[in-house]
Amino acid sequence: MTNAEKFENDGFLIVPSVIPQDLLNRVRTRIAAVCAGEYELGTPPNSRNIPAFTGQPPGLAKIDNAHCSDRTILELVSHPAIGQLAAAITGASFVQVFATQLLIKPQASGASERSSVGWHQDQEYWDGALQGELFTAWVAISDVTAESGPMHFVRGSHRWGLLNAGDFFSDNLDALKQRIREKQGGGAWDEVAGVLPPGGVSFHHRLTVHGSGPNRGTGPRVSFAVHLRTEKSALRPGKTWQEAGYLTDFADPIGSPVCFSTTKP
Ligand SMILES: O=C(O)CCC(=O)C(=O)O
Repeated sequence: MTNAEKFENDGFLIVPSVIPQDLLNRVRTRIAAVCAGEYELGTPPNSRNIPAFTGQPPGLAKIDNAHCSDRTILELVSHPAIGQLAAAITGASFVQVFATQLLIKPQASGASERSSVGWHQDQEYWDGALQGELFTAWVAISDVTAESGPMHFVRGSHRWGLLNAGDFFSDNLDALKQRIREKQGGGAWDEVAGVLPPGGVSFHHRLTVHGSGPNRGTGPRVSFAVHLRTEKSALRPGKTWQEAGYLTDFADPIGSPVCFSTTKP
C-alpha cells in the first residue's frame, strides 16, 4: 500500500524518519527558551499553559503557536519534508500550517496529575471556524515509546463522521470511549499506538479519534501538533479570524506558513 492508501484506509499514517537531527537539536534549545519566556520574534505564544507557571498541579504543558515566537520552531513546523508527505497523502497542490501546539507530557508522578489527552476528533475544535480538508502532522521531538504516553489512533474512525463526543481536556479515557462508541453505534475499536523515534512524524485525519495516556517512560514526552490545511479548505462563510480562537489567519506568513506548493511564489 502507498502512504496515501494507508492514510485513506486507516485515517492516520506513521512515518519514522522525517526531521533531520541537527534541526531537532536546535529546536530542543529553542523550546527551552520559549518555555522560559524568550520570544525571539517578539510575539508570545497564544496560550502558554505550563503548569509550573500557572500554579496548576504538574501535568501536560500545552503552548499554542510557539512558531509565532521563534524562528527555529517556525522552521520545524513548516519543514518541506512535512509538506511533501502531507501533499503525497492528500494529493494536494498546496499545504499550509494554520495552528501548532507544543505538547510536553511529563513523567507520571502522582494520581492528581493531568497529563492524558482525552479521546477526541480534531474537527470538534475547528468546526465553528474552518471547513474542508484539514489534518494534523504530529512531530516527535523526544523518543515516543509505548511507555511514554504515545498517541493512540482508532483505525477507520475517520469514516464515523463528526461525533462531537470527545474531550481533549479530559483524563477519563474510558468514559470518553464509551460515550464515543454509543454515539457512533458500536463500530470496531481498533487502537494503534503512534510510537515514533525523535524526528518521526504521524499524520491524522480531522475526524480520526485519538488520545493518549500518562507518561510512564524515562523522560518527558515532547512533540508538536502541526495543524495543516490544503487548497480544499476555507474559513467558514460569515466567520472572522477574531472568532477563530488560536487558529492563525491564512494571510499571515508567520502564523500560517506554506509548507508545500506546486506553484512558485
Ligand atoms: O499529543 C497528544 O497526545 C494528542 C495530540 C492531539 O490531540 C493532536 O495532535 O491532535
